[in-house]
Amino acid sequence: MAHPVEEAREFRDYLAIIGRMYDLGWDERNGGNVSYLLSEETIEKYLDGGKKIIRRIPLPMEADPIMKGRVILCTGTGKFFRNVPRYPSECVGIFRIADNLKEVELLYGFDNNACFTSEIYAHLMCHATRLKKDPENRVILHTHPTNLIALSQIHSADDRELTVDLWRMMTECVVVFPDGIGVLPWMVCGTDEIGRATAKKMEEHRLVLWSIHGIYGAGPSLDDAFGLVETAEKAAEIYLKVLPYKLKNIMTDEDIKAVAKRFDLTPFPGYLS
Ligand code: 2HA
Ligand code: ZN
Repeated sequence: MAHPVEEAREFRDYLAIIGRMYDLGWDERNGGNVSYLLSEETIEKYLDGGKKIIRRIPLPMEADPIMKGRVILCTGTGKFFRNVPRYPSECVGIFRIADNLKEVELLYGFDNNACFTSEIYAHLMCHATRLKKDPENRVILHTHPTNLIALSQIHSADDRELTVDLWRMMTECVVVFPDGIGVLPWMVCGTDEIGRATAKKMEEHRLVLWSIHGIYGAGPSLDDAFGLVETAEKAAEIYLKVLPYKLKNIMTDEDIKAVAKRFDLTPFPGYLS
């Protein structure tokens, strides 16, 4: 019998976005992972207030105190996005960060002894960083979008240069990601080190590109985090499409500033001349 939480809107929206990401070709095999802080309402209404703990899973690190008691819907390590919408209780889990910050209390899913994503370091550290900036932040989304990965191999790994080049690719880019994209050089994934580096970039940017790997997006909702990534991915696609040609019509820094002004936004300070 299906668990009641599978009826919750937050849960259904989560499965839908993961299915969409797979269909876009961003999440081959077990690529990608998404963590979503569930609302009190969902926990009360569909998880019996979180009273029933299925098992405890140790964390490979100590979580930031701001994460204590947070209830997180998260993909499992080695699970294929393609299967998530059909077999959610095998592929995803809902857990609470224990008071000791050293383990999680499983409330739903991770059937057959499954476990949270190998990128748990980056997810928990990015949540902590974003929550300190914006208490409404709820989503950390990691995926492998084709054009962004290609772009990371031909572009400088410089936050300002990459951000401005993508802002120029489509008028609304600066409106969607005025705080720009942070870029990490190639690093080994699934480590404490890349988690720390990603969270550091997330102090200033809600998008962080992992060179030759993928991207992280953060936001107060699934739609926000997904929307950031899909816009950056489209800009990267346009960049690659126009790259072989001599450009005759280019958005200047003044043009980008004018768009930002129209939408009452401040582009990342110092990025435009
Ligand atoms: O395998 O995307 O970064 C899941 C990943 C690791
Ligand atoms: Zn990845």
